[in-house]
Amino acid sequence: METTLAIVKPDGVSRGLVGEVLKRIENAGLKIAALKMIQMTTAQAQGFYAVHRERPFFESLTQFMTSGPVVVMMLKGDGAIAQWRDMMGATNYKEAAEGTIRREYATDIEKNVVHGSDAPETAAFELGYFFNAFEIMAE
Ligand code: 3AN
Repeated sequence: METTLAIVKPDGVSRGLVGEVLKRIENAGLKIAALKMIQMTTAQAQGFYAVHRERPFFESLTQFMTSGPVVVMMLKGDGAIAQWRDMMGATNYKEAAEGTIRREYATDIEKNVVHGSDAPETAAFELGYFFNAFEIMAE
């Protein structure tokens, strides 16, 4: 069993896409092992995206990610990391495959509705960033 972090970003929450994203996750057979809605502080968003701190879009990205509430989830399943990335689609929604969340709903390379961890090491860091042991369901 693999675990990964999924986020419905502020654009997804404000546009009423939480239900649509959850439906896709459940229909795909991924288990939701933890879930909450939070609004990140600037410091939290900067820490979360620390790998991108030298990128030109860092300031804008952290502003966007703190602009409203987000829904964060731990997803569980065989190959959950790749499965969730496939469901999200490419970072640039214009290059995302037909039927993916970003292809259908993203409006911008930054405002692309969802986040997913890209490797086991990043999943471990990102899950630990948002969830403590008491918030994670065993089954
Ligand atoms: P992904 O979310 O597909 O793993 P990353 O990790 O490369 O993509 O980028 C993290 C986030 O930064 C993206 N989800 C997107 O919101 C934003 N981002 C990535 N590339 C750009 C870009 N060229 N311009 C603006 N924002 C970007």
